[in-house]
Amino acid sequence: MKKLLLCLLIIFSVFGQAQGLISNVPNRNTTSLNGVWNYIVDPYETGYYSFHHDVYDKQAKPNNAAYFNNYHAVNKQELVEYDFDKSPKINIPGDWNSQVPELKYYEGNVWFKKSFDYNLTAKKRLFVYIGAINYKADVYLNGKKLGTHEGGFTPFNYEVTSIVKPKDNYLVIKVDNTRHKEDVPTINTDWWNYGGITRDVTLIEEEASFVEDYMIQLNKKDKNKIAGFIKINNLTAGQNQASISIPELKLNYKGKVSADGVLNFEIPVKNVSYWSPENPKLYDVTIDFNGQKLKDNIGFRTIETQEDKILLNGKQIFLRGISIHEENAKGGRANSEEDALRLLNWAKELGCNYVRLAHYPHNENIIRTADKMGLMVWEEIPVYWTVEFTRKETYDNAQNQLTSAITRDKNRACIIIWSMANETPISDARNEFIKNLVSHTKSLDNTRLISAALLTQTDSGFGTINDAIGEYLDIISFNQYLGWYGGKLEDAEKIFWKTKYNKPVIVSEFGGDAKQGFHGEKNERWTEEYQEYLYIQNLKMIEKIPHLSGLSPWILVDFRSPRRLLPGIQDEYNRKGLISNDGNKKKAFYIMQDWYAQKKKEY
Ligand code: GCB
Repeated sequence: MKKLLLCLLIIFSVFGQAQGLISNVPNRNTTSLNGVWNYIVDPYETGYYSFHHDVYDKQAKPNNAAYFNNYHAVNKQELVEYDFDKSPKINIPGDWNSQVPELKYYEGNVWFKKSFDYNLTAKKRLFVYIGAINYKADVYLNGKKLGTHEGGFTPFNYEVTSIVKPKDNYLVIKVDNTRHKEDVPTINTDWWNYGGITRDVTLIEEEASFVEDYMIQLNKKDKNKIAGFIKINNLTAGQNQASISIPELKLNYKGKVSADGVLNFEIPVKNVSYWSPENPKLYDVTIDFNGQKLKDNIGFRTIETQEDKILLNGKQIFLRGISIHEENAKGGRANSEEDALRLLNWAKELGCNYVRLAHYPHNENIIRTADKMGLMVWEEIPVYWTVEFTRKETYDNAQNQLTSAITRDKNRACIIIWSMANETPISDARNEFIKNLVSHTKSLDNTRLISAALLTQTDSGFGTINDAIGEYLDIISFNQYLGWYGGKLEDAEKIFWKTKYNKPVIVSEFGGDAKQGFHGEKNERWTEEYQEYLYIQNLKMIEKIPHLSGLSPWILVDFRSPRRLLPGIQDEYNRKGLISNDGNKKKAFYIMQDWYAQKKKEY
């Protein structure tokens, strides 16, 4: 038992989920800690280890040399070799690579500090909520360690009720974006390893017991019922009444939270205006717990497959999609609502009803914006290329990232697909890894579809989709790069695809690079004409793929990648965007736009 507890403690402290993740942060009583922070670049981790490499935060007494103590010399003799307040400043949220020219390629440790005052009313509780930090974060408030979190794209929170003071609090975070083989993602990716506090930092004030999380969605099998749960943090005896109201649906539900802090419910509903791209209807929902009201805007829809079809609210749909990285066109991590609108408006202009948010969970602003705009979403975790499939801790890390993404986003109608992985090499260990992720996803959310972007082969005129993991997926998705990494564009019409699965198929990627403004013959690589021709030919082939139910070409906008070095053309950008990083559309954009306009008429 002791051993088990110890194990659990280790897992929790490594992955920072010791405290339940609070959802629906935008609608809570919050104070933003965004803005200007001080930072210290610390490549040798001098603020973390003593000269003999003892970890300062494991020492019994505060050590003034430890940066998380934010110490200032009290007299002129004292030796103190750092000073946050004299150190440079940076905007949070924001990655360091795009804000500080000298840190463009930096991978390592940086410390951040924000000072603040906070008057916490008696009996209330306070939490620090961090939208995402890439990759590993050690978080301290007023010199006390709150925890360590791994995973660059998911939120986490810590309670600070007993630590916060009315004046001069200092929140110090050590961020390390060093890549490791055993991490998720692993050492090799095709995107920039933006380091830093890349999403909002927020203080959340709550009552002694409060609604930590809830799920309010249509019942998968019966669209005349709303089903889900409400989870109370620190349920106290005698306070167990919770209610849900949706005035527009005349829904008023009251229930009792059971001793484990959870209320499960199923409520009949009538006359629901179902969420869809044509009708992105979101209802005002209020959850009331002991007089505390938490509001949300929730859409209701069903998503299911029937043999090889995807049905939204019982009607067959075709996913007119595009893949998107979380990068703003200025070259840096996107986060704001403004960034989201820019990207999603382009997707709309292309004729999309769907976006694949690759290759990790994006920020909450883009998800909520997609929900309002009526764009269906594929959300993905960074199990990308090769992760260490045989390693238990790597699996736990991936599963933890998935749990956080689902916890944050499960009430957004726009999300229709959870994706487990991208282009992972087939092996028994990988199959087991993905299978476990699939069953974990189902245990948390059985209302959505599950997929993964697979690899395929094309041989002598045939493309085959026979990856055994397909058996566990609702949708068979695959990436293929005819005319870019292999195969001839002229042969496109002669290639036929076959699959053993009678399930919907999505082409989750295809494409090729073009430098916007570079023109030439259609057989000259890197020209807009080549990319245009590649789209024309690929679409002829894709059209004939059996069970085709959608696509998300690679990619909406050119994005930074340290793997793409061709001078004068790539210059550290993956140029497969239909739009350049400075916002200009390439010729292929219009090919895709026409194709989608046509597809829209067919469905
Ligand atoms: C892929 C990957 C994507 C890359 C893309 C490319 O298959 O899934 O992350 O950026 O190809 O451009 O090679």
